[in-house]
Amino acid sequence: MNNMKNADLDAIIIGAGFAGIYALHKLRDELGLSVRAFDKAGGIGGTWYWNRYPGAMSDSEGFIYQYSFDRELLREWTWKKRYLSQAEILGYLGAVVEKYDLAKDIQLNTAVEALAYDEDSGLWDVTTGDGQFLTARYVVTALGPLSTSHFPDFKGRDSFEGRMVHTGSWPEDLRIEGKRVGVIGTGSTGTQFICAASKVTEQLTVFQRTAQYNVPSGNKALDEEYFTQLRSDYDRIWEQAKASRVACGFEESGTPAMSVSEEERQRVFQENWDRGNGFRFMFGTFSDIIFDPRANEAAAEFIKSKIREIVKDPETARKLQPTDYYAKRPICNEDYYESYNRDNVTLVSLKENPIREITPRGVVTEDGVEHELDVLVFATGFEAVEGSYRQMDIRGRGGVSLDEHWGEAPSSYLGMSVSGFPNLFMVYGPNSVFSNLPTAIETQVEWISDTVGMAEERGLASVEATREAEEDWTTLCAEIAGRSLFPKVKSWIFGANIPGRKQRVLFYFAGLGNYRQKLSDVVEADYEGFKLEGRTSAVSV
Ligand code: FAD
Ligand code: NA7
Repeated sequence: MNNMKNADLDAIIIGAGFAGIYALHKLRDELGLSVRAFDKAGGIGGTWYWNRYPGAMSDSEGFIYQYSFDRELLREWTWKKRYLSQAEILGYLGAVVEKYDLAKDIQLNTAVEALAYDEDSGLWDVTTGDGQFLTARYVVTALGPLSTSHFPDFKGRDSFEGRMVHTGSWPEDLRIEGKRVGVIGTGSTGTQFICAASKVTEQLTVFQRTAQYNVPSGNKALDEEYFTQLRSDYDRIWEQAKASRVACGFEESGTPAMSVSEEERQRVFQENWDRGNGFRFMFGTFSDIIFDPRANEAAAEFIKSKIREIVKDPETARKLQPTDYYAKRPICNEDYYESYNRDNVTLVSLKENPIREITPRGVVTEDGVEHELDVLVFATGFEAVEGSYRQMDIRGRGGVSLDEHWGEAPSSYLGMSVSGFPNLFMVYGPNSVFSNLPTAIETQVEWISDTVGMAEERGLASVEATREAEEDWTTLCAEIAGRSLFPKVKSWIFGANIPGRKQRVLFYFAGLGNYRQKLSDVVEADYEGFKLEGRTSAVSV
């Protein structure tokens, strides 16, 4: 129990991407709280503000990569192709901000550096990079799962005299047309960049460490008829997505790969290859691609056969064929493998020929070749999920920092709450559901808003996960992940892309439908796993 004093604000929100924008609307407009959102970026949009590299787009389909809560916006909003470009998503989020008049409560260019819970006042002390100090009763961290760039420190990195950029903070003035460009990294971002850059650069050198499985995206222009059909189908779409595993807007397969004949397996793979989309190929073909090594091998072999078919130079085709399980976040692109048939594109396999150093003129590989470049692009990914938390100084009860509390590997209850950090709600914190993000974000923001609403109604001082609930949830997420092939490959979804970091579990892999069920069970059981503390004196701001 505590004696709460007046706070400057009822709630602060950190981040103005999909999560922060919706949280601001819910807490301010629906609960009637006084709220301010902060973002260190110069504009709203989060991921889509920062990632402006050529080729940046969502690879969740456009109709599912948006909020579902505003039926009017769903009816009005249109876009050009099956997948949304970075500019379209930024425009969409801008329209949401405008529609709900949110900008006046979003403070941009302002990093929140420290959060400290004051047990006497029951308030969060908030310190920003520009020297503001304020207090709030609730904190919603909408920091983004992919908002802290991983920028490997190669020998000589900073000596490069051309333009060196990370895709996660692409400068608006940078043009690559007609230039000699190098790109390190061939994940989702790197491959999107390669598809776009191969068409406009004089020379594109791709530095690939680990080959990944790419399937076609099936991107294509949409017409009026598509939107007419879509508008009449939204109720079904959202109902299906919210009950599904990955919420990508297609029916996930219930058929194990080995339960059908070889001929049928090839037919299904081919059909989904032709339809396009990475999540569809992994979850819409067969039910056990990420569980059964034989199913996984069959899918992997199908994709490898396509690489051999598409890529003309056999040596390049060999280097492009992955050797791991098909178990990273799935990737799709238009014409990825075809890019390597262009005369201006060269592939360097870093497994066979590592980077020795970066020089003022370019990249020198172990074979002694200096790859001369005007622009060097790091598509080297992010310190996923926990990265933006670890950068802040967040202190809960007893002055314990979140960094200390987490130790080597982060934990949470339901991906949203941590014991010892009362009234702090994370959107997409560690062990949130692995799925199409806007739909998962909406689920969490709505749950957080309902929970804050409940706390207000009951006049509670705080809502906080119990340590036991946090431990149980973290253990459950590890068990679920362990049943799949996902942890068998090194990737950002297990934090294994950061040198020196142990593999850790960062997601709940049992799907959005199960996750939503769990959230409503928790509420049904009167917030099972949470400590609800009463107030000793009433507070208002
Ligand atoms: P973000 O959009 O990352 O916003 C977080 C904001 O918090 C940022 O603007 C950041 O500046 C701010 N912030 C962080 N720390 C602080 C601080 N201390 N102080 C102030 N501000 C702070 N997901 C999909 O589901 N499908 C896709 O197809 C897809 N494509 C993607 C493509 C790319 C290139 C990338 C990078 C990500 C993609 N994602 C995709 C994931 C994407 O991050 C989410 O879909 C979604 O945009 C996340 O929204 P968010 O609001 O949670 O976080
Ligand atoms: P990813 O998927 O983490 O990919 C990063 C790429 O960069 C990957 O190919 C890495 O190779 C490579 N990388 C990272 N560090 C190095 C070093 N030191 N040397 C050489 N190559 C390196 O990040 P993305 O941005 O592509 O995608 C992240 C998510 O954002 C994505 O799933 C979407 O949701 C959007 P590696 O495989 O580690 O050998």
